[in-house]
Amino acid sequence: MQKRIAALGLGNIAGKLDAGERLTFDDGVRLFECPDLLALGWLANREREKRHDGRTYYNFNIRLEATNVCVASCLFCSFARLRPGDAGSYTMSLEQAWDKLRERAHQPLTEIHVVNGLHPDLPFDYYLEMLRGFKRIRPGIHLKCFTAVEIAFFADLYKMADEQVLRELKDAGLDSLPGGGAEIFAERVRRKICHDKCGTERYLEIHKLAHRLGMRTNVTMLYGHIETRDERVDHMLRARALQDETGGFQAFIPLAFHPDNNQMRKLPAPSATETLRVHAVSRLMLDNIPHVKAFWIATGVEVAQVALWFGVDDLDGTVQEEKIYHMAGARTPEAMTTGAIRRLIRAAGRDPVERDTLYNVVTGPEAPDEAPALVQ
Ligand code: V47
Repeated sequence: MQKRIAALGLGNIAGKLDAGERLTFDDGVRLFECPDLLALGWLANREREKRHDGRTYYNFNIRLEATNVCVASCLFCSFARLRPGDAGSYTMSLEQAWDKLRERAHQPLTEIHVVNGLHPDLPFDYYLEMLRGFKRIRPGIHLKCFTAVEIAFFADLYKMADEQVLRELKDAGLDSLPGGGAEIFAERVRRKICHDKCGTERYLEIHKLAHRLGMRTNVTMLYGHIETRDERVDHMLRARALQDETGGFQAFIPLAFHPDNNQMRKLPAPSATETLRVHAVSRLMLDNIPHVKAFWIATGVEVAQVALWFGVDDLDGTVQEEKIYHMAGARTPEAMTTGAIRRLIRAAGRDPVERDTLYNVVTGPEAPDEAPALVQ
């Protein structure tokens, strides 16, 4: 493989990786241009194994989208409905949201991941009460809720500073922020696909504030639409620069664009090879972010399995009732049991580790996949 890497002109990049040196913007573009996907995967896998050996993380989580009413008009979105009352719009009552957790009282869940539309008419108390209620029902549950875009929206709507919004949500039980809403940081792309929501600087500033308040967060990248390779690398470097400052990002999550039922439906979905390439380059460029996650709902289960040899060490979780991707045409299941996730990781030749949101080990690789505690 070393000879193959040299013949591809990537000897210099491999040398930097060996020496623990940081890759540059130009290196990132060259990696995206490399025609030999296996060589790229080999390099990314080395970095993955340096950090995690064969360990592959997943968690036992549920996903909740409490409303799809959203004032933003992102071209890639198939989930949002503009106004309450529009066909297909919904907003859960707090009881309905809490029921989603109550229904799973028998399951050893560790996380709820909440993402909502930007609803113009709900009071701030709705969100605060939602968090308090989840903690009342299950004090130990980790609440990973509200993207930076939602935090910015709350601040504008309720006339508060971003930091105040974060502090009040944290006091009500918020534990961390998911990475949604990052899309592509380049202004050219944002102007075209999501012009009327929080911009890049504010997205990053909110993550920085959250890190300063002691919360961990994730960062995503929506790829496979109108972005260029340069813009992907630029996106990664902006995330890397913030991570240098705060160290608060846990995972980088490339999200494959799904074209059904949205305004960019004429674009093809990214291919499996593109998905493997994006995850591999992410692992190589983001030397300071511990985990690269393949969100199996977005990549498809089989591609996620292969990605475990292309830099990925995390598959997100059991999920349950996912809407954003399924309304955009995802053909993956909407949920998986922990047993099914462990088996697919083992089938890919890796070692399954159930983690909590902060990557503490819940069930190590030595546990049998059908242990009673894992059966749902
Ligand atoms: O920000 C919306 C994306 C994101 C489409 O932090 C679409 O652990 C593809 O951020 N095709 C929300 N993508 C999901 C998200 C996420 C997922 C898994 C784990 C974590 C985490 C975060 O979904 C949005 C947007 O980038 N999205 N529509 C679509 N048609």
